[in-house]
Amino acid sequence: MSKIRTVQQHILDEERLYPGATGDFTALLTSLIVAAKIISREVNKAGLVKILGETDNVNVHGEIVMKLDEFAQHTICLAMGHSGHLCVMASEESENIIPIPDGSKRGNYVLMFDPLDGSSNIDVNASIGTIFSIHRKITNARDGSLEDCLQKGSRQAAAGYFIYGSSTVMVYTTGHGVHGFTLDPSLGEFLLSHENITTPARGKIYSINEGNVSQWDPGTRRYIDYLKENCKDHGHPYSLRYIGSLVADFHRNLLKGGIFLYPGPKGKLRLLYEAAPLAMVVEQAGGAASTGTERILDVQPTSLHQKVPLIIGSRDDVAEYNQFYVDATASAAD
Ligand code: P6P
Repeated sequence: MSKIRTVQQHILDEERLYPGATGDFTALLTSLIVAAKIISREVNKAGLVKILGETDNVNVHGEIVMKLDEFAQHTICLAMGHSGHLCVMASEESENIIPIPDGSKRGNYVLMFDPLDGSSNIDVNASIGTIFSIHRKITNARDGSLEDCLQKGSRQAAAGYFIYGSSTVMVYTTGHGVHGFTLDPSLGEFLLSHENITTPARGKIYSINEGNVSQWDPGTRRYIDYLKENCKDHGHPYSLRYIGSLVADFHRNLLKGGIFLYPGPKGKLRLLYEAAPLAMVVEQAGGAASTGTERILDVQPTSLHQKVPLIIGSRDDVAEYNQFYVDATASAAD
């Protein structure tokens, strides 16, 4: 029988890797886990309590905000704003940075998150998720600022996601490997289920919205055509798997191997709370994440909701895409 370890025990063990640790980071993650348990409970009964359906609100990106989106946003802000370990927050659902409530203790960490990614899938019961990125404060003021948010992904202290699917799974990294925990609703505990996740160097799955083919750059088009042929280098064509929910597509490819692509020119996915945290996870699992020309974790953010092209997954697949992209760009320049 494999060992039974809760995520709290795992986080405490990780804390021991840092002799000077104060416990703040452990408490921060613990608060986030409580918020995720509450969101998981609501997601799993959404169909029963008429929490489905759309509000009449529209977020900063002009997307209709689903009721569960609002609930997830509110839950995380409430749980984390009073945790005493943050100096500032940022969310896909908030145009500006989210200050820590007056009267609450400030901390030395920054939390950026997508409260419920893939929410357009809520009413068809497809898996959705919460993505989070944690940075250390770099400014000296008591309150965090936009500068504390606009840090390169390579500086993240931790990153991960919760996927609300057939079960609720938490996947996270603090830079010491990637670990997955499955929620046992009867205990209310996340139990270690995927220790030291490593993603295959090459997969047999590609994930892209083929409906956008007319917008693809030549490199992307050539690469996808290559994957569909009985590509000689791999002896088999790849299979297309695309749910349209980033966390679900990413999680499947992380475990099975494969490549997810939301290519340029601008991309749709946001750097700070989607691409960068998943890039930290995938690199810690032995994979890669790029814009086609640049490592995602090296991109210097310039705005809170900045979008980037995202090519992420198995190391050799991403490297192969990058080569197609660079070659096509070079030949277009000739
Ligand atoms: P498209 C969901 O709206 C999302 O932000 C991601 O979860 C998902 O990967 C992507 O958009 C899907 O976008 O244009 O293919 O519907």
